[in-house]
Amino acid sequence: MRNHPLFKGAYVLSLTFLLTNCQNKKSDSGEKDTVKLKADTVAAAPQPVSEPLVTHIYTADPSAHVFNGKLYIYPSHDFEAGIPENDLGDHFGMQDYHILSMDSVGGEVKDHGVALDIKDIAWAGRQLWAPDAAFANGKYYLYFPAKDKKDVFRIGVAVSDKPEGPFKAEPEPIKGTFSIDPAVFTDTDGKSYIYFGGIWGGQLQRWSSGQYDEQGKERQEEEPALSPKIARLSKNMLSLAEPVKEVKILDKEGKELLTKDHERRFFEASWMHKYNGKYYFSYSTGDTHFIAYAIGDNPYGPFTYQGVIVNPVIGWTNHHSIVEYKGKWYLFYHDSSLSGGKTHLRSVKVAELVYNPDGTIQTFNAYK
Ligand code: FUB
Repeated sequence: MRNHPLFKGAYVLSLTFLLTNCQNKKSDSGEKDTVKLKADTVAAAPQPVSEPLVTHIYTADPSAHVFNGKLYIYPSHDFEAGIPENDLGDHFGMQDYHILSMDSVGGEVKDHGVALDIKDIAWAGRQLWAPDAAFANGKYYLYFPAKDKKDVFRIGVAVSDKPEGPFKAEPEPIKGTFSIDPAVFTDTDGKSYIYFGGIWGGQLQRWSSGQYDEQGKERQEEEPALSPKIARLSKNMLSLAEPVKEVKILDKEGKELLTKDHERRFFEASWMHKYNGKYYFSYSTGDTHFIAYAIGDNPYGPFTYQGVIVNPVIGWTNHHSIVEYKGKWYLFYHDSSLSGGKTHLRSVKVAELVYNPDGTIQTFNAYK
């Protein structure tokens, strides 16, 4: 990993960082420092404000939706694939999806079992990453990224009569899609849009010329950062209704965020929700570990950067969704506290999302 998950602010460092730091200090500075750092580690261990929704499996990347009056969560299903960690995310070797549901936040959470397995996706080679779901035409659609047999990330779709599946995958990925982290938003006029993209292991940089190029790089530091993508979905929800467009994220002066602006620029994990007639595009800043948001006047943007929704969590990744349920707004997120900080073994959690009267969102800290 290029950067360790270093927490910002008073709630200090993740368990992983602290333990690693202990070991490093031992060889750098000798036994005395090591003992002191071990004591600091105990004192600084962050206390989560929320518990995992389930503990019998690891879950991550939660996409929450309300279907038939119930909350459904569409997460990745993390497991120990035994693959060493690297910047391409090979250690995230997920092979199936489980869907969770609940009637109330804080109530019983049901795991509906395997909803889709990689062996039943004809085109997929490996790595079922962050999914999302949508309802239309009396059916439920599960959108998911996977590497194809040539190791190129594509986005697929699978269909079910029930929100919890089982889902049947279409024989091919959605034509025109690439990279990872699909998020499908259905507007109040019934039109649905798919947002997607993620850099580094998500391969978005390999598409910067418009074609797949294995050597494709992020843009230069002073150039506009790579943008997430958007396209309207066809009425059948199985294909794109238009060419893929760029989602522009601007600063308050109307200038595009630059590649060097790691604390604000897009990395992965798109989400869209609508609040008081405004469109909130939120995303992970990746190597700086924030969930940030930007507001626009329509689903395509441009969106103006506003601030941070979720501060860094234990584990390398930060990924979320936002949903309204029974008159309250909720933030679904994940962290690696249950696994003791293992990057690829995460747990989905929920907390209330708080808006300020002007429509901005209060920053959430996952630790006391
Ligand atoms: O779960 C694998 C990847 O980690 C997701 O696709 C990213 O958003 C990050 O959470």
